[in-house]
Amino acid sequence: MCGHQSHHKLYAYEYIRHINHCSKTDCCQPNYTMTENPKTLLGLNVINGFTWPPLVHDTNPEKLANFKVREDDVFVLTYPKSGTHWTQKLVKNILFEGNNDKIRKDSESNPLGPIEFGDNYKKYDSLSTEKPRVMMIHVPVDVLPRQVFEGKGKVVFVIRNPKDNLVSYWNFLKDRQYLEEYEEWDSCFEASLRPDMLYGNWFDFNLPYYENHRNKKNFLFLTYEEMKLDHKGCVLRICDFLSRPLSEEQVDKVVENTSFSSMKASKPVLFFQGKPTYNLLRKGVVGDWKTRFTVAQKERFDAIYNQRMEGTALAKRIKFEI
Ligand code: PPS
Repeated sequence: MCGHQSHHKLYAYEYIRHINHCSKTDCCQPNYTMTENPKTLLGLNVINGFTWPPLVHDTNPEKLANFKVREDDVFVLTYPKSGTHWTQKLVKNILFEGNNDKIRKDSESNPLGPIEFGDNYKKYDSLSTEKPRVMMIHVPVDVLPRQVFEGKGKVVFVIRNPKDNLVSYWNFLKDRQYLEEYEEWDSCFEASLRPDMLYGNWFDFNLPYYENHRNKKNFLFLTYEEMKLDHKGCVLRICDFLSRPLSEEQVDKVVENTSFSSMKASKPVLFFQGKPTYNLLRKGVVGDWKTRFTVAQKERFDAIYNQRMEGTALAKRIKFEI
């Protein structure tokens, strides 16, 4: 033990932040209780003009851009709160043919959270080549491993309509202790429209990918709303994309394992050193934005949306209700 008793009280993200900076390898075991001082803000890390969570170290974007991609790698690439965990679970279910034990085992040996966090890129690098790696990742286009653009690995990219995306994001951020601005809905709404929003704003993040890479053979673009409308159809599309055909029975099992209710019931979704962390499932619906956007916010957002999306291919895919 490192002797820092206070570390045992850290909230999970803070704990991970600590271990990423701590030189003692036998330091504290994870403890998932809330911090004793909930007002301590973690702040954000701006690197080359892009805003990252504090867990992303200054050199990580460059390391990620140069990350060595394997042919059978699958990246689940999203703007946060677009359905990352759902899609990751779908991909793993497809690769492991709906076998829950194999999926759980695989998750336990994988690093916690997205590859841009801490030294996850190193941990993924050291994983055995026997199994395909499924890596969730939230990075702008210039930070995605360059070898992906040379056709190596596959990317399942999920986009969620920006209004629901933001409501989900705020529900996550308000307790995350990054910035005070993210705690209240109104100020978080305003912040989300600026380019210095955490992970950039929705438009700056998604448009460069969709507009420039939607026809690339190693990219599959899905929307959260399509997944909600036609869960099974999206499973089949991912099977096809990954060249992993499944039997009718296996497809049904994948759909069952990845339904909102079974994912919520089978918490936890994430593991760290073999221990459970968060369950990221909240409502899992389309149209929740109506419970949060004021009329003025809707009008303001729509004006920006129409301006940013005019003439884009992405505009044809986005649905605010189903
Ligand atoms: S994160 O933190 O960025 O990785 O979050 P992410 O996993 O991308 O998004 C979380 C939202 O996805 C919803 N979710 C689902 N919806 C439908 N079906 C399934 N199976 C499912 N799993 C996760 C989750 O509830 C979050 O959305 P909200 O609107 O907050 O409920």
